[in-house]
Amino acid sequence: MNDRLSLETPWSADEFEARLRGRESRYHIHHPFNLRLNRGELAPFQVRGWVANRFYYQSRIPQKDAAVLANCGDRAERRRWIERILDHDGRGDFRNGHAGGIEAWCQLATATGLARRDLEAMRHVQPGVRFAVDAYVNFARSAPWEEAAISSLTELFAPKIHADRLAGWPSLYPWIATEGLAYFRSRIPLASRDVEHGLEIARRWCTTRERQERAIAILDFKLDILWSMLDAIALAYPDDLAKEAQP
Ligand code: AHQ
Repeated sequence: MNDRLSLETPWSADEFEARLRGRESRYHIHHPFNLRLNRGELAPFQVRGWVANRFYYQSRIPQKDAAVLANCGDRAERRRWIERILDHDGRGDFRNGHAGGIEAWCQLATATGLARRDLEAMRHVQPGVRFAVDAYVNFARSAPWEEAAISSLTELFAPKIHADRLAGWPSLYPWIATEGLAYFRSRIPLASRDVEHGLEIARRWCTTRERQERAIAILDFKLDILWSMLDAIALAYPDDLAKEAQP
């Protein structure tokens, strides 16, 4: 096949998915800060800094998903996508198992010793984290809903990072009460469900090589968002941070 033709011919569905999965090497599981976090090498203030900053990301996911819904004209797709908002904001009586992932993240924060008041006031959120997360929400507001859906496919790689925390933290960070880890446990099946839906949307939307290449670029954009969040967090919480500045 000549070069021009090979550049325009769409990849097979399997090849396309393999190329999406091939971006795993850029996932934030490989970021130096995450490597130290999951090896138990971080001090409590550094773990608290990570939890407090990731709360900004978690708290904005429902608005990101609501932006996807707002741009989506397909009721059947909206009926599936809306579950993501309820998974985070809670459902029914909002108690216990129905409180939602954001509440579970608040439990994690409390278990690390963060004051809920400071968490919810976003007191510790670093500028680089805020900019990265806001870029994600703004992308979802302005992009076609299918492209915003594709950007959530970083969760292709999420089950492993949650499993690493659940496997390691109880012994690495015994000072964190294990009930604080409930969020990670809850997220694994939800991430797998959401990835199946996201891949369905990607396969249906990316009918041309150009859209397939665009999907890879969108995934890279979101991988950069997660990576740059950890850059900002690592910079904010060096090992020698003065006690009075520690969260
Ligand atoms: O807790 C996470 C979460 O709720 C989501 C939603 C999803 C999205 O819509 O982009 N991505 C995502 C992720 C969560 N946790 C991250 C982690 O490392 O704990 C992973 C992240 C992702 O891979 O995108």
